[in-house]
Amino acid sequence: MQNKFKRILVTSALPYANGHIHLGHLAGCYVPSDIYVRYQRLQHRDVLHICGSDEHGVAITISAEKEKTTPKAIVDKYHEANKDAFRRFGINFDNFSRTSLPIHHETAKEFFLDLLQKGYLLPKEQEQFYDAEAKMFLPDRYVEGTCPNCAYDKARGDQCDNCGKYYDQLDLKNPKSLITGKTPVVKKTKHWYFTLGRFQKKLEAFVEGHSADWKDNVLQQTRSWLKEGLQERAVTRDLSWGIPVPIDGAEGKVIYVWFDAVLGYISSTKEWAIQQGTPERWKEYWCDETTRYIAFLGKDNIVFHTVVFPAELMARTGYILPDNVPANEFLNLEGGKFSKSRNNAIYVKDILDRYPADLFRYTIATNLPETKDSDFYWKDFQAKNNNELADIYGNFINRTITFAAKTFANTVPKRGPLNDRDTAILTYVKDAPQRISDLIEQFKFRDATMEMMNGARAANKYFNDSEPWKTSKTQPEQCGTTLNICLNIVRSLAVLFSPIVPFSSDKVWKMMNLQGSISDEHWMNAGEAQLSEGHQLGQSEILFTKIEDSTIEQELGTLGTPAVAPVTAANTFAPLKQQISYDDFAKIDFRTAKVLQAETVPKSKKLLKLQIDLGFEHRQIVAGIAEKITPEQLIGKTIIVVANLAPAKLMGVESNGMLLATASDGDNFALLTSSKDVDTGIGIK
Ligand code: B3M
Ligand code: ZN
Repeated sequence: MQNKFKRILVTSALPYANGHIHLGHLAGCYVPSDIYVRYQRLQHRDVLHICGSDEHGVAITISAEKEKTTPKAIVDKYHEANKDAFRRFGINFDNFSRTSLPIHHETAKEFFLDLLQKGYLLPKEQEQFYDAEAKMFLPDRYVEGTCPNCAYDKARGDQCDNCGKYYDQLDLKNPKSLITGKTPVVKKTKHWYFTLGRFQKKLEAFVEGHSADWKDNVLQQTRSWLKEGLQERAVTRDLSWGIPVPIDGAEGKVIYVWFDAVLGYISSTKEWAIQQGTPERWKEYWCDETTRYIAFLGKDNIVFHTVVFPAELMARTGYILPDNVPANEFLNLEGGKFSKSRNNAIYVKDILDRYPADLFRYTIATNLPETKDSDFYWKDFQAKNNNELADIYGNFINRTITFAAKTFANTVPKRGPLNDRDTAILTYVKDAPQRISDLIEQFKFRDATMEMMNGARAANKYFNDSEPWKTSKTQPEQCGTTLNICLNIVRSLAVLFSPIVPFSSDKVWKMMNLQGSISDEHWMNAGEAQLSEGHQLGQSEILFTKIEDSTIEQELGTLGTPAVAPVTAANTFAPLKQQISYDDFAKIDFRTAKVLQAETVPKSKKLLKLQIDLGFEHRQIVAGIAEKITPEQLIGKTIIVVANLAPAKLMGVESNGMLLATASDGDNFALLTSSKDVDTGIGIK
């Protein structure tokens, strides 16, 4: 940390209180922020971690309509549920507030009025869709129509999910109100616009000042916004749920959710300060240049934190700006996107009855989408638990304590003269805090986690190479030294691993019968051998139990269908399927076949109907490859088919077999064909 800073303010994006927290949220924002904060606390730095529920906006009102209840009922329900899920997952915010609280409404109104008075908010009349039957103006998400760019017929009011284009609501073709289903009329309404353009230069200087320390994804998104030139943005909406616009004549209008949500960090800090009995202390964190402010969030929130929020703070004056915004990309699930509606999601509230939080904390930490999207696979979760946490880390802890219990009456034996191997491992462990710290300070949490597990690997190797089970008989003094060192490493690992797997580290602390708690330790001393000879150890217990295949199969069975697979980066691979025997393999009858004819299947985007020559007969097969290859490209090719697959109907068309191709799009799509012109009907093995 640069020296000018005396304290660290950490904020984690405020989750909308309209749904449960899932693993995607954790990987995008909260696991990194929690690791960072736990680490900084072990450095004994003054650090404050602020969060809360984002309770305004159309996301909430739409959820209320779907669940046939009120916005208030929705936010009450999810605020409590999410607060509890975070707590059980070990994410300890100093305050988890709510944007519906009076303290937040006051804070947001204060900002709004100050900016208005300074001339940064300007009223403007604008035409907007109005639902005459529901008697309301339609926010963008309440209108649907045909995209003016690509003609997709389910385009949203301001953006098309199909082609990604942003446009003005009024450009939407065939607009329909999502409330009544009627065609809306166009009517004038007044809104207040934030003159973002006036901060263009200052924002550019701010962002470029961080060109060396911000992540690429954050810089890129922000620069591309700035490059387009900042436009005025409406910061009010015609809606009844939210913070009323504090101006006479603005009845029925509220402050736009993004204008107020980011200010939620400030009001949550104010609430914290009041709870502490020091109501003015929030200013230390927000209005003092010696505070370093780090904002954690997912990639869809970047520009609101690198452009909009900084502009609000600049306009208000007297506030510090984020020093870093280490945003993550997305975590996908089993190769598809997290999707509430498709039931393709893993919610925190559901998993903690079945597994300790640490297993997920570790799996997510090793797999954070830091530079590109990453995936959560149940099989990977099992492998990380069984092969890493249990077999490496847990194994080292348990074998060490068990050995000490058996051989040294459950005490720390005396350390004698050191051999080269002893010195080497002691130096390695001593340097570990610095090595890991360098990574965490650069927000490289994946690498930091890997480095921790490498520590446990090195410790196991040291145990193996030292062969204490032999020296206990031949060189008891050397055996004592080995165990003294191993027990000290157990202690070191407990501290170093604690930001990732805090619950397990607390257990190790108990097993080692150590005084106080890990939070009293200092990170930089974690690598020192600190145990006194003769220290009485506690009771060893298994730290991580193995997860059975059947358990994982069950989990996979409860997932819904994944959404369209995301474009996978070249080096992300689906995990291997279950092993099969040769007999299983030999049941499949692969044959060469020639494509005689190929055509698209009417009303289907994906399917092609092929007539193939198998040598001994002609057949029809249907394949879902129409988006990847044209009929013309197929005709005449010698392909490979599974010839003994049971017949099936796809969109009513009979298919008698299946062709083989890579399971990918774009450049990675390829048909399996024969490398030379061979006869049709030849078997393949
Ligand atoms: N609630 C968006 C989200 O949950 C939004 C973040 C606000 S951060 C101030 O993705
Ligand atoms: Zn479109």
